Amino acid sequence: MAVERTLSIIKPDATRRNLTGKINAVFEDAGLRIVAQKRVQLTEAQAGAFYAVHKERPFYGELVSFMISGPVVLQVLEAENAVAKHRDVMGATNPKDAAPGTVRAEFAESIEANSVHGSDSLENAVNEIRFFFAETEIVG
Ligand code: IDP
Ligand code: MG
Repeated sequence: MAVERTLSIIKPDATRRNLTGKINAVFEDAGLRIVAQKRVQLTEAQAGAFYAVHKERPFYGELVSFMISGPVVLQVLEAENAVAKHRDVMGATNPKDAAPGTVRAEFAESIEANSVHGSDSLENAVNEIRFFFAETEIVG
């Protein structure tokens, strides 16, 4: 296992309900270090480009609208095995399928408004981090 970095997004449903700190506590308790963090309002172009991989899926338009419906918190998380560790504590995409204690089981509103994003591979993590952060903004 190696030290990895992964991209996390706390989504608008969670920032709206003032859950940033509670979600960060789940990450930190799991050993994930928050080595970069910024709260931003995404533009439609940014959200559309970030989720371009889902362009052909029926929920793409609604997903982009949801992601710009309020501020998000963009984060870089660092740990041994960070990509898998983060996905584990996020829980399944659909909160109905998410294991107890995971962020999505505890906080998500729906399969769309599911509170958090996490990179799904190390290769995607590198690209997603680069999409939102300059290297100088990440302090390990
Ligand atoms: P993930 O976030 O668990 O990796 P993906 O399949 O990559 O799940 O989907 C990206 C995001 O798109 C999800 O987190 C969720 O917000 C939204 N999404 C996924 N499936 C559906 C769906 O069936 N209906 C509405 N939104 C969905
Ligand atoms: Mg995904």
